[in-house]
Amino acid sequence: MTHQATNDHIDTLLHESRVIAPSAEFVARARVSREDYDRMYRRSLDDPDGFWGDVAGELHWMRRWDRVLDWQEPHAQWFVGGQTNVAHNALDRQVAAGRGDKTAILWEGEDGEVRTYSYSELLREVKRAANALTALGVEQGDRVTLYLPLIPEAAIAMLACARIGAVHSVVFGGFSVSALADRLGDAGSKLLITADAGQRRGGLVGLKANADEAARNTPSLERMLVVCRADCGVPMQPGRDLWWHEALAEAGDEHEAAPLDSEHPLFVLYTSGSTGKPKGVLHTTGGYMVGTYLTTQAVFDLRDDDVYWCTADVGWVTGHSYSVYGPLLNGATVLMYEGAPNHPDWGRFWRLVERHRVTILYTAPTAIRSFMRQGDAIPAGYDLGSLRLLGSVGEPINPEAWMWYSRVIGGGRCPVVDTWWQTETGAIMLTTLPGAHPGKPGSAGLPMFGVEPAIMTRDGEELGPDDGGLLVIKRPWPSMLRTVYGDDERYRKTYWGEIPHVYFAGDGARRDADGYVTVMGRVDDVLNVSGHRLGTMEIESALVAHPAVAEAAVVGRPDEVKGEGVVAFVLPQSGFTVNAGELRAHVSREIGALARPDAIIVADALPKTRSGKIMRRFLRQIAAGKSIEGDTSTLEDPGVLDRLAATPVA
Ligand code: 6R9
Repeated sequence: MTHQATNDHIDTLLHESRVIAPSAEFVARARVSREDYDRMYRRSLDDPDGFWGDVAGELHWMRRWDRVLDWQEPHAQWFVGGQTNVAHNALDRQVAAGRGDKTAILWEGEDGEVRTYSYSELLREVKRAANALTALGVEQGDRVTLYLPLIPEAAIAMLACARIGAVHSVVFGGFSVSALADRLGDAGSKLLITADAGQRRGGLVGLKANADEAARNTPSLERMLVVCRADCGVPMQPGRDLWWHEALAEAGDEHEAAPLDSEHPLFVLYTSGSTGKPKGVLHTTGGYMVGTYLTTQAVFDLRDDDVYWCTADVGWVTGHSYSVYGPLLNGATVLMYEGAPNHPDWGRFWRLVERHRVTILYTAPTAIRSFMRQGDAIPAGYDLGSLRLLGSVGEPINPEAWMWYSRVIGGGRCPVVDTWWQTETGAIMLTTLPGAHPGKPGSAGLPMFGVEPAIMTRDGEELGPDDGGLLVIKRPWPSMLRTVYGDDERYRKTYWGEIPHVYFAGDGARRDADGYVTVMGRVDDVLNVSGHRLGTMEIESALVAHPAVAEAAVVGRPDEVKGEGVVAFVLPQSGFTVNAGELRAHVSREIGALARPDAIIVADALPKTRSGKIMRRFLRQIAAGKSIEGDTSTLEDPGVLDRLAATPVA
């Protein structure tokens, strides 16, 4: 794969002018028309209390709120004084509305096993799990960490926490022991819910073994609940470990959802920032519920007979908001698939669509680009005629991939929605609505209800059409993060302290004359590898933890499939030689396979200013195979650049 090709993509993005209108048929049936959008958007800004009060009123509250919003910058409280329960709204409310027999979760394991849960069955399991958690001593406000494969128990455990007011912290099953231990320790979790193993590409991922090792360094941890997924005979520590199925079998199936304050914490989810330590993004009950409820129905044009598939793992925010909470709050049938997109072959996703008659597919550009490379013949071998809407999330989608997705997967009949949002925003912020707006390949689109975006300079000056700048949001919205868990100062500084009085997203963007926002990528030291956020500092800390490495600098380089690839410049410790394969394995162990460097450059020095600051700008140019541009005069040793450019890449 050449870097030139990716640069061509960026170039076409800049000159992209295609406008793809939804079909008249789609428009005629759409839940939100263009007129609806205009009217609703206007109202959401002019009368936010009325707008959000009406949306929240569609859900069940044990006590109605006194005030819609209390904004003491940078802290928002939504639906103040109200009491509700997200799990009750996702389950009991659906059963009461006559959806008891409707399929809530339709799950397919990597080995092809299928399990389904109707709304009544899911509710019964969640009630049992809630009782089991309570029996284990989990109380309102306690943190519970989940380290699970993508199996129904993951959703059940999340909903059980929500039901009793425990705060879940899901750690992606692909993260390593030390990444898990950091997140367990930071959250101070009492309970860890894991599985013996997960299935991935035909093999087993030993989650329980990782959990045991992580638990050793986590004093707060009291108990471990273990789902038997693979039946692979893991050791259980007496007094601490308990099988999930045994705990649930002993638990009763009567349970009333706890009435929780609207601002009661719902979950913490760790995400990478520009410093070494991941941030625990905290979301609360009422606002998150209202935000994911509304965006799921509007953006995905959801109706009762849809089979909705968001391919994200619950370890990421997309899996929280759009594999679990948003669709269940709308009474949808949700498909969950445990395994890899290319197992046992590249037809797997399309077989899933065909087999389960999927109507809405929501996935990431990195997956779309990988499928595209395999050619049109593979998807053409399956009946994808059930699909009616396609979505994209996680990173910028290049126009070629957008067009391919629309043409080959959508058969030219499905609108494509490119949704921009973040762990921090909780719900979709920028997108087109499928029956209201034409798509512009490469551009996310217009603001969702209540979202007031702007493009600004570092100094807070607002820029006009087509000027590139920083993406900010000018007012609070219901599903916004409330703080960084245990570090409110970091919350203030990172999000509301960069530019006064606006939320700083950390992305560069521009807006065209029609108001469509094109997001160009991160402006901080955060990489986006296959749609997953990784801090360069996190990877650098992992690298220098290896005895052979004295110093390390990590940058991204354009990658045709992954969006960005990881390039590591390392200085060996004197007396050691660096073995690239061994270093890659080390990073996998320290963080997870997703952080493995694609290229390692062993250097004798790094380009530093006289004050000792690494000039990453130059490293990025070298990593991308470009010639050096810019002022090199502040470098302590300008010769280092030529030496680096001539160094072989491992
Ligand atoms: C939902 C999610 C957030 C970062 C975000 C941006 C990038 C996400 C995008 C997109 C362009 C889109 N991003 N969606 N960039 N177009 N449609 O991915 O959350 O993991 O926190 O990542 O991802 O850079 O700032 P998260």
